[in-house]
Amino acid sequence: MTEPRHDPSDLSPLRARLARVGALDAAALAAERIAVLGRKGGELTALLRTLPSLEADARRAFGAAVNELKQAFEAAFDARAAALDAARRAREAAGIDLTMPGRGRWIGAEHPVTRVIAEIVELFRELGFVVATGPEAETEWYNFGALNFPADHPAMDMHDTLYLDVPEVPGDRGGRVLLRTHTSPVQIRTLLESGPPVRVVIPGLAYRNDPFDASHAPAFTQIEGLAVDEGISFVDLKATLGHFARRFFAADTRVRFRPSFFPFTEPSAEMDVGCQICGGRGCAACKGTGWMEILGCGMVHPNVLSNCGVDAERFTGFAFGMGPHRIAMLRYGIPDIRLLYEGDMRFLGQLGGGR
Ligand code: 2NM
Repeated sequence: MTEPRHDPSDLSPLRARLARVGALDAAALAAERIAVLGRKGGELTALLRTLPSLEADARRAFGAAVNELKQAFEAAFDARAAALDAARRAREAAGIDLTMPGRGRWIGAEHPVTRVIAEIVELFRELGFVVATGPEAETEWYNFGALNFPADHPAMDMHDTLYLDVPEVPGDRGGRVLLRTHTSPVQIRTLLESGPPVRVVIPGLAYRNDPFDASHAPAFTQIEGLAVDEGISFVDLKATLGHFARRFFAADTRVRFRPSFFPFTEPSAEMDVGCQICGGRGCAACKGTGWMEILGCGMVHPNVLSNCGVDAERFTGFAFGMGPHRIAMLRYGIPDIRLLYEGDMRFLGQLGGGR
């Protein structure tokens, strides 16, 4: 049992404990309240009990100091208890924050390239074309030879074409095995299997040994079309593709055909449409020309027809090819093809998926 202190300066250890009340947690606070103010064994309670035995002067001075300290402790314990309570309420409320916005619902969107392909296919279906598909791994003959590429054509270089590491396919229609560089081998297969009259559109993937940059991708979509019948002329080509441009873009879309070259068509052309961004006045998107190139086309080369067993004296045809990735970029003003491969909904969501 320690001797009761009667000198106010002896209260300094208790004053130091008072100063630490603001740092106690809830359990320590409850324990400290009992240790200081408890009826039995409380340190301040014990001091108060000594007061009646003191002389009048000492009792007045020491009694005032001890009572002041008791009130200070009570206030500090109450304040700390209130602060801990408020903090607990704030934490609980943070768990169920009624001011938080609700979670957005995840709504997918049709990819712009998927949409462009579906629209193009539908427009040609309305004209009597049917959809055809074929393998992505092809032989040199279907991808190049049948299409009138000369044996030393630079497209056949490993530099441009992705060859698969498998044995060559023997026979007239064999050769090295590659990832098709265009969907044209499907036209070859269609002519071989069905013969004219033929009207087909072929949407699909094609592959080139190109590095990914703003305008090239090693895997890209193509839509090609082929019409072979008696009496088909360049007029049919121009009318069909002009109709397509006015349906796909706008009814007043202007088109122009520029001479070009492909091994599989003669004559060959490229079709431009009036720039979709500036309306033809000239802008960055059309490099100031007012025109955008959207497809290649031409009259099917007689060698291609005869390679497929079609009588080139009796039948003629036109063919065309376009890139839905490229067309989606022109239509939506997308500056970099890689945006169409990244699946980033912050970008894709802006284009709107509904049709
Ligand atoms: C193009 C441009 C011009 C084309 C030709 C053929 C086939 F098989 F009939 F000979 N299919 N696709 C063709 C013609 C493709 O793409 C730019």
